Amino acid sequence: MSDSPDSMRQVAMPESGAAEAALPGEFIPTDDPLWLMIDGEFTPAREHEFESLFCVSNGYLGNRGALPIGTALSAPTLFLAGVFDVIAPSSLPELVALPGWTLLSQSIGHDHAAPENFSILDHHRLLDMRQGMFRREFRFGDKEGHIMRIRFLRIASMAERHVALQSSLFVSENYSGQLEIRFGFLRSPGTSSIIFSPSASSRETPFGSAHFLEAKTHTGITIALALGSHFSAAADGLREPYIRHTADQTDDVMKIEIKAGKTYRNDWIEVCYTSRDIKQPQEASVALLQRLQADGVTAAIRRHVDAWSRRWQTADVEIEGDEDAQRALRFACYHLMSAANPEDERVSVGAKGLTGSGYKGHVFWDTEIFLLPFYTLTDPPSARALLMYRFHTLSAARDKARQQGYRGALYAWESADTGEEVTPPWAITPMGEVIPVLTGIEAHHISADVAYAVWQYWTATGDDEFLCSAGGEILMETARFWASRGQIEDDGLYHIRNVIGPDEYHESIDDNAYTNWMAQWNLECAAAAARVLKERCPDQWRRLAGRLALHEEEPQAWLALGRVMYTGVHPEHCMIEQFDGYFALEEIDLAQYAPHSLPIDIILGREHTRRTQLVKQADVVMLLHLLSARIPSGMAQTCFRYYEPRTEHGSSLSPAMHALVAARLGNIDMALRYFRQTREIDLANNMGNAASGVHIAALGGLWQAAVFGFAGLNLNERGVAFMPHCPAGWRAIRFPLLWRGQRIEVRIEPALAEIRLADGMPLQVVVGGSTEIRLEAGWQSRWEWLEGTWKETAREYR
Ligand code: IFM
Repeated sequence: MSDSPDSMRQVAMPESGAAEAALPGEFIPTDDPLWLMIDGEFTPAREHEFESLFCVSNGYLGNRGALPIGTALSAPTLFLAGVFDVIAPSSLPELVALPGWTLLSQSIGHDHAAPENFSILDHHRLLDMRQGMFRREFRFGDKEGHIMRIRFLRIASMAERHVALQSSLFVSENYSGQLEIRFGFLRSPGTSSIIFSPSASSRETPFGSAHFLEAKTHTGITIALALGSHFSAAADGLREPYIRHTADQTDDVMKIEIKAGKTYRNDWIEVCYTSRDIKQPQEASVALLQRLQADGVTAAIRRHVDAWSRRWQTADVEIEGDEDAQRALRFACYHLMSAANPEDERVSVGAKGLTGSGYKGHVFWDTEIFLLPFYTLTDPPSARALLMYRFHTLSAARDKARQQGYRGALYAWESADTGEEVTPPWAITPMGEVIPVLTGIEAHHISADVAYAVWQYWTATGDDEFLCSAGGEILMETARFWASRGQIEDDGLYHIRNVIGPDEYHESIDDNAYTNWMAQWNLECAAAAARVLKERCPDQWRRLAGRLALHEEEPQAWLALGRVMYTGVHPEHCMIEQFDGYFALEEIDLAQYAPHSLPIDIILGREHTRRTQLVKQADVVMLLHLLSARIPSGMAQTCFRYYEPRTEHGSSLSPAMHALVAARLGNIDMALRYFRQTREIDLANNMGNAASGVHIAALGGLWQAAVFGFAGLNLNERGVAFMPHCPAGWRAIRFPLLWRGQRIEVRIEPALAEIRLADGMPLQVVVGGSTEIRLEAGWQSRWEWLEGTWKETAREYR
C-alpha cells in the first residue's frame, strides 16, 4: 500500500459540458465535471469497487451502485441502517445485506437474455454528487444484432428517507417487436440468508402496478417493502405485468410491444419500513408508496434534489486550483452526508457507512473522532443523533465496564444495534493463520473518544438541552470508568495498564499515550461539565447525580487523578513515548521494505512486529491534533518527526491524520502527499478493499485535513481561530461552518484569509495566533500574511 497511481486515473472525468442528457422532465443535469465521478470503462473485475463508490444512500437505506442489468459479477445490495441479524446463536450481528432491486434482464424478440448473451457497446456510469444521483447510460446488442439503449437514474431520497427511486428510458435502435423486461430482487452470493415471505402480492393501481414483499430476519425484524412500477408511453403495448416469486428471486415481469426509435420509460419506486420503525411497517410502506405514486416521480426527485442542495450549502468545501482535490473532497462530503440520518437516534454510522458489508456494518471510534467534526460543524442535527446513539447504548457500556471489573461506562470497541461488544474474538490473516483479536477486550480509548465528541459538539453548538439530558451523563459515566480503570502506583502517578491504543500492532501494553492523555482529558472535562450542568440545569443535574449516586466530591477526585496521570512525556527529549517501553524496541527502517503490497505485520510476522517500533496508524500523532492546545509546538514537531517515519499506515484512518498534522506543523508538501494518499484509498482502491464499502473514516479525515489542517481551524469556547497553511498550488480553500447556529464563511489563500459572519451574535475570531477580534453579523474580516505574521487589514460589511 505504498506508492499508488493517481486517484483519478481510473475514475476519469468528462470534459466540461459533456455530461449525459437528462431523463426528460426529471431533473436538471449537473454538467460541471467537478461535481461528477465517472466510470467510462467497463471493467467487470472492478465491479464491486464501483458498487461501493457509486452507492446512493441517505442514512436510512443504502443501495449499492450495481449495474442495472446484471453482470455475472454484479451484487446489487440494499442495506438498512440498524437492521442487523444474528444468523446462528454463536455468530455476531451483521448488517443485513438485502438483495438489491435491479433490472434483471430484457428479452428482445425470442432471445431470452442472460448477460453473457449481450455485448456492451457503450458504457457510461456516473455519480452526480451535487444531486445525490447515480446514473448510467449504455448500449448493448444481442446475437441477432438488435441494439438497445438504456438511460437510467437512481436515488436514495434525501427528502423521504424510506424511499429509493429508479427511472429508466429504453430505446431500441433497430428492432420493433416484443420486449420483455424483468425487474426484481436478485439474491447474490453476498446477500444475507434472510427469509422472504411467499405471500408477495401484486396489484394494479391507477398509477401503475404495486407489489408488496415482506422479509424477516432471524432476530425477528420485519422488513416491509412496497414497490411501485409505472410504464409510460406503452399503453397500447403493455401486457399484464405480473410478479414471479421463487426462492431466489422476485421478478416484476413486463412485456411490451416496442417500435424502433421510440422511447419508453419505466419509473420504479421502492418504499421500506421495518418493525424497528413502526408497529405496522407494511401499512406504512403502502401508504407512502400510494402518496408518492399520486404525486409522481418527478416531484419526488425534485424534493430530493432540493434537500441535497440545502445540505451542500452548509457543507461544500471548494478548492480553487486543484480539480482532483476538489472532486475528492466533494466525494468525501457526498458519502458523509449520505451516511447520517438526523431523524434516527438509534443508529450510528458503520465503518463503511451503508455502502458495503465490510466490518459487518459495525460502528467504531471512527464515528466520533473522524466523522463527528464534519457533522457537528455542517449538520448539527446529524451529529446530535449520532451522539444520542451512544446515549441510548450507555447501559450496554455500563455492563461492559462492570463485566471487566470497572465502574462507569466502557463503550464497545465494535458496536451494532444494542451497543453490546461485538468485536470478533479472532480473525484470519491473509496467510490463513487464525489469530486472536484483543481490541474488544483492551481498546478502551473508545470511551474517551465518545466523551471527546460530546464535548466538541456542545462547544460548537451550545446545545445545552443535549448536554443536560444526555451528553452530561455520557461524560460522567466515562470519567467514572477512567477513575476506576487505573491506579496510583509507587511513583505517585496514575497508570493505565494492559490496553491497546490506536496502534494495534502493540497489544496488552501499559500507559499508551493516546489512551492516558484522552483519559486525563475525559476526567477533567467531566469535572468541568459537572460545573456547567449544575449552573445551567440545576434540577436535571440533581436528578442525574441522584440516579448515578454521584458524590459531590467525585468531580474533584477526577481532577486530582487527571493531575497525576502518567503521560509518557520525556522532557529531556521533548517527546511523548507511545507506551511504556516503546523507545527500547527494535528500530526498523520501513524504507527498506518499500514498496510492499502485504501489510508489514504479515511480512515481518506479528510477533516480530510487536517487538519493533513500527506503528500501524497515527497514535501519538492523533494527540497532536486532538489535544493540540496541551502540547507545546516544539514537542509536537519532535513527536511528528519521530513517529511519522515509523508509521506504516496499515489502517485507512492514518494518512488523513498525518495530512492534517503535517499541514498544521507547516510541512505542506508532506501534508499534500498524505492528502493524496487518503483520497486514493477509495478513488484508486489503494488498499485493495474498496469493494467491501467506502472507508468512511478516511473520508471524514480528508474533510478534517482540509478544514483543521490546511485552513488550520481551532475551536474554543469564545469562537474560532485559524492557523492557515493553504498549499501554494491551491489558489484558495473556501467552506462554510455552523457555529452555535450561526453561519461562518471562510476563504483562505496562501497569504490571505477572509472570515465572514453571516448572522447571529458577535463572534471572537483570530487568525494566526495574533490579537482576537470581535466580528459582528454581516461583516467580513480580511487578514493578510505580512512580514512573517497574520494581520487584520480590512473589515467590511458585505
Ligand atoms: O477503527 C478502525 C481501527 O482503528 C483500525 N482498523 C479498522 C477500524 C475500522 O475502520
